Amino acid sequence: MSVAGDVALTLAEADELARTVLQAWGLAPDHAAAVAETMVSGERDGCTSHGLYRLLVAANSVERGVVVPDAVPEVSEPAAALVRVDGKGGFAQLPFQQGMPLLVEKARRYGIAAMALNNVVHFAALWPEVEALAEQGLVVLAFTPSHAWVAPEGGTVPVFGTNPIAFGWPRPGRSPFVFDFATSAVARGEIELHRRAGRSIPLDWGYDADGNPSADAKAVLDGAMRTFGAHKGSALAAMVELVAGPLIGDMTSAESLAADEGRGGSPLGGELIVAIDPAGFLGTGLDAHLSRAEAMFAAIEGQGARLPGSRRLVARARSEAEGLRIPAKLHQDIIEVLER
Ligand code: NDP
Ligand code: PYC
Repeated sequence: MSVAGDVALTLAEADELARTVLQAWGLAPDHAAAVAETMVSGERDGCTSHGLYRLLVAANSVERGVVVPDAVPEVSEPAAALVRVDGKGGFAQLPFQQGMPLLVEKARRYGIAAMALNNVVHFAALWPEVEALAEQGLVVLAFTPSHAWVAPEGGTVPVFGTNPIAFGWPRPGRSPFVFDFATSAVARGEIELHRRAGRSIPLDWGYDADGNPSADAKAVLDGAMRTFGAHKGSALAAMVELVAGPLIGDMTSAESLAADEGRGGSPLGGELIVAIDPAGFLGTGLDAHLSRAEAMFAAIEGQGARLPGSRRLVARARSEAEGLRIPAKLHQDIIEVLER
């Protein structure tokens, strides 16, 4: 049955709904709280492909036994400036939260530090993580592979995941500069939302199973997605595979998809987060150099171009003032998942 219209939720109601669904599905309360926070942040900031829709995706991962719902993450220090968190097969959010304080401490002590999340199930956007670290005054890079859904430029057979890259830069007295995008033409979640809504997609997002460009969302989901920016996005996708796969002793997107064994769960594998303390290079000159960065941001905005992240912050302010509106069909599907 199709359901028209929207359902209004306050942010607190959305958080309660998300935690209720996740706990009903067996997630331990600390995992449910961390995962709900990420999903509600996505919905709040207008990132609907990684907002409350992800409850349906997470429920599938739990139902199919892809994720360990009560995993207890283990934090270790493989080297002075390195943090490793073994997620033990659980969702990535709690391992990130548990490793973050040590990553910040090491970045401040050594000027640069890196954290590997291993053996985690990843359904989420990366910007909440880089934003949280940049708010602590650090420059941040984050990478994660996914499932092999994306063909390399020049081919039509999936090798790469949708492999996002996120970056955060601290801005004194204001929200950090943050970008976060898939190295595919678009996130897979966006194509899934088009499929749910019965909407066609641009022809350059992917190929059908016969390798032909297709405007049919389902055909591309069953075929191969394309990288963004031709050979450049393809090379960046390969880099993400390498630095957040073999470099940290974790799976590539092809290995993750194989490990899924057709269950349709979220990707299982690793994430690499690199944090740099600007004070390491700049010392007492920090403020002067950070203000030169502000001049660059002003030159971008001064000509009417926008900064990445600015749309999100506008959406955030609106959601905080007015609450959320989600499609009634999505709300119905979430309630059905809860009652299953
Ligand atoms: P987009 O192509 O929409 O790109 C998003 C980024 O580009 C945002 O930082 C956005 O800022 C910025 N941006 C968009 N338009 C402009 C513009 N005109 N001028 C300046 N900046 C702009 O997103 P994707 O579909 O590639 O990815 C969406 C999400 O999917 C990401 O958060 C990513 O982490 C997630 N993802 C997660 C995966 C995983 O394995 N965990 C895999 C793939 C994707 P703003 O937000 O302000 O619009
Ligand atoms: O939208 O491509 C995506 C995605 C993969 C894993 C989480 N999101």
